Amino acid sequence: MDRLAAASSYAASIDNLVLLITVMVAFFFTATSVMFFWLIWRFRAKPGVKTQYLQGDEKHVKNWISRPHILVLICDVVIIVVAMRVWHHIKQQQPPAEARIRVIGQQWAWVFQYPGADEQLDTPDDFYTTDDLYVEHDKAYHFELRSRDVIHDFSVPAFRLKQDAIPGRTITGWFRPTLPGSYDIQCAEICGLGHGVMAGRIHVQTADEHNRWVAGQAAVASAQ
Ligand SMILES: [Cu+2]
Repeated sequence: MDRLAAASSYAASIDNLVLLITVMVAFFFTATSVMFFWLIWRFRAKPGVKTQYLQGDEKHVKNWISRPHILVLICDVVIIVVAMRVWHHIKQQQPPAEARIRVIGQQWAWVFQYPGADEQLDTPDDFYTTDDLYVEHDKAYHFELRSRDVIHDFSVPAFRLKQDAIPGRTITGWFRPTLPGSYDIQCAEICGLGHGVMAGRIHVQTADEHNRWVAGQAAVASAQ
């Protein structure tokens, strides 16, 4: 299976966080498994050897609990610190908007509203697409996420972007596409019978491609 593309500016920081957690969990899983099976083998039943009954209150015995415990707590703190830095970068800091887009979830499709030449949403030159979102490579996009009916979730795995859409609310966020190509969009919140067909594509175009595409859409919009 192909490795999932990392196609946004913050994809790598999410991947590194997941990798860090995986390495830590793998370390403790391996260490405890080895210890567990070694103890089973080392203290197996032998003729003439009586079972030891350990209370576990001597210091050298307690250390077998407290030292790994401290190690686990240190790993927890490391995960919290790294996760908060990533969260802050993606959720609290927005780079200045170079483009705007509105994403509307509904049963069962994604509608994308583009601001047109004036770069303002909700003006007469806006145009729309359904299920296919066209964006320009290496531009900071601010999106407004809405829902017409129930809770949906705008998910672009290649961007490591996933955000709930809540009826009655406009949720803002951003992304910067870093790799031209077409990637999956999915709804990541069970939203009714057609949830599984709420699949779309995001097309990251070069500046030339995107300008040509916008000009074509604008011509269609003004003809209508
Ligand atoms: Cu949905």
